Amino acid sequence: MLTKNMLDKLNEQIGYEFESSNLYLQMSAWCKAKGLEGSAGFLRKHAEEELSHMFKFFDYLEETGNLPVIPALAKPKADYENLRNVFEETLAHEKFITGKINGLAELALAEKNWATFQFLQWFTAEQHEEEALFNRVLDLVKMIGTDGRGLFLLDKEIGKLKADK
Ligand code: OFO
Repeated sequence: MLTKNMLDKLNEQIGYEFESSNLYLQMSAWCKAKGLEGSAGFLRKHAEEELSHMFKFFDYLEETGNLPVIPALAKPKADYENLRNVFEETLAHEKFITGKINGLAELALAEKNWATFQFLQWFTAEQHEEEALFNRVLDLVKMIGTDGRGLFLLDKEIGKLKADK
């Protein structure tokens, strides 16, 4: 049994996961248009993964006898200064999502809603992995750089990273 507050917050999270997917898909299109195939592929896979997160929340609401209600979604940013800027924004976005997941876990704890608290543990671990992944990408950006041939090499290295690890 979910409280109205918890139900509203879980529905909001469906929107955040959709927005994450749309943001990364839009970023992948920007990369592709710039000829950055490795980064485009990486971000597209990540967009698909975000959609799977959305479905986890969607299914959880149905399994608990509730109606998932998809909220209005924000339009993703379509233009970026450069590849560094793209990945700075992915990390900032993941930190924002981590805050949302932590907020949900805090609410579940306060309400002694152990099933939902348990459900959220997967997302807590996932956020840890995703922040680590995007920190890794930013480390590559710093090490290799985005000038001249560096950009070519950087894009290739990003393309080798697994979007789900
Ligand atoms: Fe990027 O983990 Fe979901 O939003």
